[in-house]
Parts: sequence; structure tokens; C-alpha cells
Amino acid sequence: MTAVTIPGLDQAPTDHPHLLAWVHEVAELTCPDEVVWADGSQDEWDRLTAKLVDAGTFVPLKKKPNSFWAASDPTDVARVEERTFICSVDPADCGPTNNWMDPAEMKATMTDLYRGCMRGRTMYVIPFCMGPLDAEKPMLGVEITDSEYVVVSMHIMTRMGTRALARFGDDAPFVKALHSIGAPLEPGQEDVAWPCNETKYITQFPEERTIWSFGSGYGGNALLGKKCYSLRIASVMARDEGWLAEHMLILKLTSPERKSYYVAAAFPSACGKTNLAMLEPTIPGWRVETLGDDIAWMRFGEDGRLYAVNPENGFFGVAPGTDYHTNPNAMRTIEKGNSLFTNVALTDDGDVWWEGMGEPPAHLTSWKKQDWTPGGDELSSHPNSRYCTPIAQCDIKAPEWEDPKGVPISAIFFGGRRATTIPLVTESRDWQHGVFMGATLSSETTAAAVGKTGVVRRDPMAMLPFIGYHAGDYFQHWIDTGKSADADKLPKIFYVNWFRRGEDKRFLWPGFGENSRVLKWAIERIEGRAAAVETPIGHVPTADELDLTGLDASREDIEAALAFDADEWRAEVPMIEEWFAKIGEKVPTSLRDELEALKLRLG
Ligand code: SAT
Ligand code: MN
Repeated sequence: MTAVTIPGLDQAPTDHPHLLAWVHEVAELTCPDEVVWADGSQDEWDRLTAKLVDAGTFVPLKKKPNSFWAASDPTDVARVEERTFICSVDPADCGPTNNWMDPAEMKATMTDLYRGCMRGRTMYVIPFCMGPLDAEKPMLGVEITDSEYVVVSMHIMTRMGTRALARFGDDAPFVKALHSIGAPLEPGQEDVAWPCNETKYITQFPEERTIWSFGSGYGGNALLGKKCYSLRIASVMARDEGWLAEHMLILKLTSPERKSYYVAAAFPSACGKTNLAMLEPTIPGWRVETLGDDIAWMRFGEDGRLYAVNPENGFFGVAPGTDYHTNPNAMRTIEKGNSLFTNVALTDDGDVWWEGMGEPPAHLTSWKKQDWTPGGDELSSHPNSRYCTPIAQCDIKAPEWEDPKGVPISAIFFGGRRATTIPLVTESRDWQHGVFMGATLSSETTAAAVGKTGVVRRDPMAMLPFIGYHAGDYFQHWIDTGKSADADKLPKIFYVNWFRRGEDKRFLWPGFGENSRVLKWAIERIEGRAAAVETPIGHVPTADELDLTGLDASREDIEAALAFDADEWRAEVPMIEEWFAKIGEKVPTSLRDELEALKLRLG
């Protein structure tokens, strides 16, 4: 161990040699004023939120207990996919859907950026665990960061601090996650409310299970337990160990006969995963409880079924569009307080507001910290503004949400945001066909990532920005996962699209709570009780097979939402071919066979 003297560096509450060595190495490189080991206590939360209020980063909300409003730098509002790298040793392991750089070269570049980058700031060491702490093999990590905003967000989103460190022992393996906002302070220099750096890197070193992030304070770029660990790094672990790390919500659906089913569903960011996870069914007698809204880790249990665990401890949901009509359960969860709100609007009486909440108040402070009055062109809240709130205080969390065994999945839904072509729901013929559906999933881009919105892009399994290795190998891993299992124990795979539009551009399907009708049909298919029409793209219900009792929508719209249109699909095929060409040689033969079979069926 080196001889640098930084206050706090030697007050480590652990003897774990690798952890200590790494913390020393980072402290020496980044030169913070002090080192603090995060313990996850209420006292720490109070101290850091007070510090953030003092710094002008947080405004305490008068209307919600223990809750805070934050506005980011206007340039630091979303994931930066262009600046996200998979630095595998061999570029062939990165593949065409990720950015690659040689790991040694990346480390040299980023080491230069990290040198002295924490001057004038505190370096926090956050031991954390993704998934339940009492797992047989807890999934550990340590994030080092110079951002108090990150520490308090990690309090909500992960199990962290002392209780996580207790699982490290002397030699448990852990993911190293280094984060800096990249904004050192010279002596006497005044800080800004949201320090960050124009230069940003979000880097994964998959072989070393290591993450290096620089320059951003935004959720997906800075809360490294989330997308960086639980998807990019975990997808590599999952490939190596025979499980699945997926961008999926987990919900529990109980029928009027009191039979429960677990469903996992993948949608791209900002396509309504949180709303579906907390749905209030509009059909009588059905009930939804939630286990997770963003990430599912799925492993085979002893009985041969696929069991899902949510690695997260909080919801990091898109705020705009969320209200008592679209997602009452999310509203009730945040109403309890203990939550952070970033880039929404602040009301004059100390509450939050965003587009979709109904009539706006006469005056607001916008996410850009400007006076805002209704009727102007500017939105009060950024389209990717977020609430961050603990799952534990969600009234409809399933009691088993923290069971380290996970829950057995009966159905997997893949969905995207498509104005045309994709019917409301299609059941795959079998696992391989379901993998084809997932691998060719497409969606219009949203505000969750920097870039143009509304452009159709392929987003395989809603994992395009999150697959930590070659997408072709990832597809093969999905195929192999199916082959390794007993076919009738595998979840059934469905392709859904809540976003199809009519000729006048209006949505054909009302969505939200009405999506329970689609869930019900899927369950009835699993139970062998519902009929479907066999089409070239899979099994699609007719309007008569969906329970439409009490639905306020025209028959024509429902039929249009469910329609299989051969011409639209013939136009889709070249796009799928182009996508496979982009993935290249590693597209599994079985998926090429699926495409050929689809072309034959389309005639
Ligand atoms: O920014 S996050 O990656 O945490 C949320 C999302 O884009 O899904
Ligand atoms: Mn997500």
C-alpha cells in the first residue's frame, strides 16, 4: 500500500485486500480531498442531501416528505450511446452494434482524464449488491464516485453500504465501477449546481468485469449498478455461466381463479415498461403486482423452469406522461416521499409537475430553471426526466420481490413502439421463433438516449445499447438457452405493440390498464384455452378472442390494431435482411432459417 495521506483513506471498514488496493490506487490517481466509505445509513442520506441542498443541486420538496428536486446541466440529460464503449480484448467480441476501443488504449486515455479529477471533492466508496443480499452468490460491486447525487441515488436504486459490505468477506469477487463527473475544483473555486464534463466516456471492460465512467452525472451513465453492471457486464457473465441478463420488467398476474403467473417483458427505454409493470387491470378479477420495472436476471431453477430476479432496489421511471390515470401505482409510490426528481418542473408551493399531469399551474420553474407559464412552446420538463423511488414503498410490490430464488416466468413479451406493421399481439410458434421475434424487434427512438427521436431502428430484445458483447453471439446464446431446456417448461414468447396508429395518426389501442386484456389472452393461450389465427408471422387473436368487455374503443380500431398486413410485412423483410447483414456472419443459422421460412410464408 502506498504512502499517500488522504483523510479517510485508511478508515476502511473492510480488510478485503483487492478492494483496499483498488481504492488506494484510485485515490492516488484522482487526488480527492477526502475519502468516505458509504454506509447507507439514514444519517448519511441526511448529511448528503443537506450538502446537495447547500450546493444548489437539490431543492427540498415541501409537498413530499424527504424528497428533492434536481435540474441537471442541460447537456447531461440522457444516456450517451455514441460515447459508450465495450472494450473487449478482441474486437470480434464487441460486434457491430457497440463501439469498441482497445482496452489498453482506452485505459491510457481515461487514466489521463482521471488524473487529479477529484481534486477539491470527496471520493465516496460505495459497496453495493445487485439483487437480494441473501442470495447464495450475491452479485457484488463497488462504485467509486465523486458525486453526492450518485451516492444518494444509489441509496434508492441498490442495496448498498454496510449491509452490502458484510457480504464481501475477505475475498468475494466484485465488479469495479469507477465514476467521476470530471469536474475538479481549484482551491477557492465556486462549484456549479450540476458539475459534469463535456468529454464523456461510459466504458465497459467485459473480461475484467470493470466499468469506467467519466464526465456525466445522469442516471444510466453514472449509477453504474444499473445499465453498466446489470446489463452490459452481467450479459457477459450470463453468456459465460448459462443465464440471461435482460432489459425486462417482471410482473405477477393473478387471475380471478387466484392462479398466479409471472411475466417478463422487454421494451426499449421510455416505451412504458414501468407503466406495464404497475398496471391496474381494467378487466374485473385480474390483479397485477410488480417485482421490477427495468431489469431481469433469469436463471434455470432445479425444476427446469426459468426464474427471474430484479437486481434493482428502486424505480428510475420516466416522469412525463405519468399520472393517476396512466400509472396510479407509480404516483402513490412517489407520493410517500423518499424520492428524487430530476429534470421535471418545480411548482411554486414546493411540489413537482410534468407534462401529462393534467392542467398545469399558472407558474412553474422549468427543468431549465426558468420561469415557465402555460401556452409557450417549451416543455416544463425534459422528456427523459425521471423519478427515483424505492420499490419497498410501492403498494403493489409482490411479496416475493426480494426472493433470491426469483420467480418462475410463464411468458416473455417483446415490444416496441411501431406506428405500423406490428400487430397488437402475436404469439411465437416456439422458442426459436420467439428468439427471431426478439432479435428483429424494432422501435422508434425515444428521448432516453441522446439523438434524434422517432426513427425506426432494430432494438434486439430491447437490448441494443446494453448487450455487452457481439449481438450475433447474444442471439446464439438465446437459442442455446432454449436448447438446454425442456421445451414445455420454457416461457412462451409474445411480440406486442401498444403503439400502432390509424391513418389519422391516432393510437388504435388505448394502452395502459387496457393492456391487461392482452395479458389475459396470453395466459389463456398458455393454459390452452384461447384460440388464435395462424398467420405467416405467428398466432394472432381475432377481436373476438380478446376480452373487450367494457372497452371504450371502436371495433374497427381493434381489428386494425390486430391486423396482419402482408404488404407491410413484405416491406419489413428487407429491413430485417439489412439488420442481419449488419450483424454479419454471427447471425445464428437458425435465425436465418426463420427469416427464410417467413419469406416463404409471405409468398
Ligand atoms: O438512463 S437509464 O439507462 O438508467 C434509463 C433507461 O434509459 O432505460
Ligand atoms: Mn431501461
